[in-house]
Amino acid sequence: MTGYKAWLRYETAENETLREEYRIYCSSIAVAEQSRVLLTAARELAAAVRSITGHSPSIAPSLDRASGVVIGVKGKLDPELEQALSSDIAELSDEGYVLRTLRAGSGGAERIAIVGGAEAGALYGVFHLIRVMQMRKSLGGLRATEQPANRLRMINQWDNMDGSIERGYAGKSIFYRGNAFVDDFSRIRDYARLLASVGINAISINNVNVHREETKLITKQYEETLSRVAAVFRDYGIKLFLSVNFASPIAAGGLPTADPLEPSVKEWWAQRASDLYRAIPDFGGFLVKADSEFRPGPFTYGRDHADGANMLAEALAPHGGLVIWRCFVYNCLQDWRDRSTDRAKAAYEHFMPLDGRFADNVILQIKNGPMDFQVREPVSPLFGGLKRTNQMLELQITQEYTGQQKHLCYLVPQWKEVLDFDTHAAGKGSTVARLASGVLRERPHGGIAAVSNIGDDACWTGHPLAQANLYGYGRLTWNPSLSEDQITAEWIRQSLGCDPEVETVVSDMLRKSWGIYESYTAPLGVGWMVNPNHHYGPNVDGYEYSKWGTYHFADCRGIGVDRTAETGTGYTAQYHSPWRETFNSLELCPDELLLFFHHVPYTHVLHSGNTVIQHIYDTHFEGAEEAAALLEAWKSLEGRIEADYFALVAERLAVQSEHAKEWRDVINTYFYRKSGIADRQGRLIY
Ligand code: BDP
Repeated sequence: MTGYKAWLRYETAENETLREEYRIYCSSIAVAEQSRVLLTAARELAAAVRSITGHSPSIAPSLDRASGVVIGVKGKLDPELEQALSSDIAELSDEGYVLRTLRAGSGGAERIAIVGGAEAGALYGVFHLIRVMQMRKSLGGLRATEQPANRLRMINQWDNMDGSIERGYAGKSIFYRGNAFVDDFSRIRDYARLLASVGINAISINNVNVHREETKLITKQYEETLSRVAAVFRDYGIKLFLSVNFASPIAAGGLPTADPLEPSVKEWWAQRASDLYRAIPDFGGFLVKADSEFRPGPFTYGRDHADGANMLAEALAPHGGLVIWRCFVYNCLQDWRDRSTDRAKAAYEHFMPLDGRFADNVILQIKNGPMDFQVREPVSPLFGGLKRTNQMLELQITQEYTGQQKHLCYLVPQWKEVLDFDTHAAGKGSTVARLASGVLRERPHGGIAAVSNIGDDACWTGHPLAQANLYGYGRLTWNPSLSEDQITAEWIRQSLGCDPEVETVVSDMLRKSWGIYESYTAPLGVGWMVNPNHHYGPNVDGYEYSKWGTYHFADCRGIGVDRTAETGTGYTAQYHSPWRETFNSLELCPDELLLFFHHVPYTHVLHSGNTVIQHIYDTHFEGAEEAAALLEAWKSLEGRIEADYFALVAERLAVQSEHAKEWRDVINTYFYRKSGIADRQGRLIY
């Protein structure tokens, strides 16, 4: 199937010398321990070696020949190897690993040792070795020690049990069909492989908007099936989480209330938790969207988010479970004429007063921006705000607002900007990456979660090149300081082969794609301008006069949201210096976020030297041209890429190219008419 194997293609190495090298190094695989994860690791390596070299390695408790790969766990290696690696493995955490080529005894053959702090670490080490081979690098002299930067590296499925996926653009759910789990878990297993190969260790398998059937997932009815699903993920070192409905005690338990302080409610949750842990001893915990977009929550009972989260945390704590409580909380029924409220301020206003009140096994999950996964947003100020609360970053891999996997939009550059953003919360170097991981504030828990972009589509992601986003996300959760270039090169070589021409063209396409998408959609950080509900395609005023708090305030004089302290909503005050001054100042505010923070006349001159209106015209004309150029660039690769895959991507790029013109024309015409200001280049003619 086109693109099904994604980056685990294991294409045969064409270079004979290299193929022979891989064959010799990997001719036999030793795993002493009979653990499921280590067996997964050994089998995965064997499959990769077989496919890359054409030879099947043996798998045995110890090496049956001089060379080979030893897969093991720190503290359980044979004494000679343990000794040889002692300095490499001394500091290994459970999920960390050492990968090293070394000589057995003096003058002996070279072998490769992959040693995890615990089983999962060894699995990640194996995938590292496979990556090296897929990138056609030599195995001689390998010496890597890696530890994940984040404890939780999570995927959130927004799958519903009827088989639909909220904001899914790649077919139906691989988990559910017709209000039940699918019978055949093989696709779930293949997904687990893909996720583990990039270091993901946690997954929530149902939508954060928990509907009627999904509410029952935590009841006895689903225990047996869930334990089988958990077992599939467990083999790949991935923990299972469930999204829960805060009103479950009423909806599934028949209680009259879901008040978090009510003893019968607490008892009900405690019982659910202990039943779940009996079925799934390593169950991860609950993900909760409460008091947000019509979801039930503690507010109904006059309680706050800390009351709600801590009640669930208490139920899970005896079993080592976590509560991941989402901060996507705002008033979605606001009066659009009332400019004193600002949706961007909401998360901070709700959660900052609660800082320090959350239990140790609660993590607040915060979207990267204060609004909702727009093509460009500033970083949420809540990251820098919270001091005594576990926090975790939420990203969106599924391209809800970034072209819905019909448009190419490589999000790794955007995520890098978010992770590298220095909040200055505790002086210089207080990056989002360090806050989310918990390192900066020395928190016991932290990490990154993202909304998945896969479905049962043959290539998983609708647009085959959108696989790069899933790949890049995983790699960044493991190590946020990996460069965009490295991630891109890894993905291309593993997914499309090691043809330098392919690498040059595709990396250029990926690198430019976010900027291109931004240039023909909502300008200068203002966001939205999409069709309501499904969020695809241009509609400048689509949300302008509705209750959702997503406005651009364009009129005949100007555009943008005044979020300054003096004349606006005061949102800028939620940042630490120097950002609060930078964003607050019309002179200092970066161009790309200007309209997020300021309302300006169309004639306002940007740092670029262009006026706002001319910038809108220019970027939209250029953006549509660049979208067309993406298609041309791809076409230059015809014959170098598998025909079906090539055709599928070409088809999507053609759709994008046409749709970019629609965006261009809708946005430009709207602003030409509103402002009455002519395009300096005379491209707008009525
Ligand atoms: C928005 C989506 C909506 C989600 C919501 C959320 O439009 O479908 O339910 O986020 O994150 O982006 O809860």
